[in-house]
Amino acid sequence: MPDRTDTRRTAMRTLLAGSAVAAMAGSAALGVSAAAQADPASAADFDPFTADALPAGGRVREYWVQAESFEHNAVPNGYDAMMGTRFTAAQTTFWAIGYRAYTPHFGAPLPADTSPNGVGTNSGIPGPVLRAEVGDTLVVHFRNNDTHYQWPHSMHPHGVRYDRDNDGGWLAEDPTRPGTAVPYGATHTYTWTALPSSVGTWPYHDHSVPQTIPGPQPAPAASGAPKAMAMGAGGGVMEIGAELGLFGIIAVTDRHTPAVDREFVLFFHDAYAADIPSLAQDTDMFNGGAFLDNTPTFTARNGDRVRWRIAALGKEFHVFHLHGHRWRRGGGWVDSELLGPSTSLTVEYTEDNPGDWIYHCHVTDHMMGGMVGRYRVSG
Ligand SMILES: [Cu+2]
Repeated sequence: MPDRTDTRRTAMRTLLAGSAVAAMAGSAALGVSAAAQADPASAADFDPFTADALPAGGRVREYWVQAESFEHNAVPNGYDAMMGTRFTAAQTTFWAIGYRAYTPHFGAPLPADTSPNGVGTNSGIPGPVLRAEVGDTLVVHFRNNDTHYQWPHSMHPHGVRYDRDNDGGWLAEDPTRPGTAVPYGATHTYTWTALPSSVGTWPYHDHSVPQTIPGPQPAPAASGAPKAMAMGAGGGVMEIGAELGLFGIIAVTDRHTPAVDREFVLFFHDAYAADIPSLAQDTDMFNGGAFLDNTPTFTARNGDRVRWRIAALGKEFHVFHLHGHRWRRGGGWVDSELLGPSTSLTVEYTEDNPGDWIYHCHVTDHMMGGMVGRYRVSG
């Protein structure tokens, strides 16, 4: 009987080789650990040059996703319960943009489903969880309904496989490539595939033309004063759409992905007063909210198998820390993990510590800017 590490390597190798029968035999012999999935390179005989191809027999997963603009208050209760600071709604409200998933042909918004295989809150920030199994093809029909800014937008995925015309990333040198600047009112369909290398948690986000939100008008300047640069002509804020809320998570699973009782989606993101003039201060958010009871309150029961799918975007580095818990990573255990722009985490453990806990970014500036939330475990 091979030891656990050897069987894990065998399962990974046969999976990468695309041998369904061998992979099933491997998976039957063990429960593949989350750490192995998150860090396949930890296997000593992992071959980075093994070809990664789309396995046969996958399904087409069709999504209808719309970008929508809406007024959004990041601190609806007006209170930072950690520091005791109070805010007015005007200080913490801005015109946000979010992705929302719809029934086919943009019939009606999908209802919230925060179960382990659900679409999430579908409230706009973050966008819907786009799910695929290895072998599946994601067909994402994107419609731009940004009624407020009326800017072009896009969807750029991480983790999945795509060609250049399904990349969604705008470049000034090639501004007409399909899907990189979908105009207000227009629709574009992206096709992405889930390969064995796609297993895990990934972000997707707007990656379209840089833009600037006009601030208060400056005092009249003497003629000859420099003018603001035109949009898309060397000016603007990169990924301003994502700063305003256009992002979400792609979750790719395979037959080795353990079933869980709870799955939490958590996005680390920041909005800057310099970019968004209506904000009174820089705001560090989880899923569009800042400070306790404005950020998500997640709940679990003692004994639950729990998975967090976590990602970050923007220009800050963060540390995910969960009080009262530890989880496996790379052969050891951690209770804090580093995230940077576009990196992600899949955190898994069996719940064994009932109580009222907090999770937060351990960068103290970000805690003070709002990155703290509650996690309640019942006995
Ligand atoms: Cu942080």
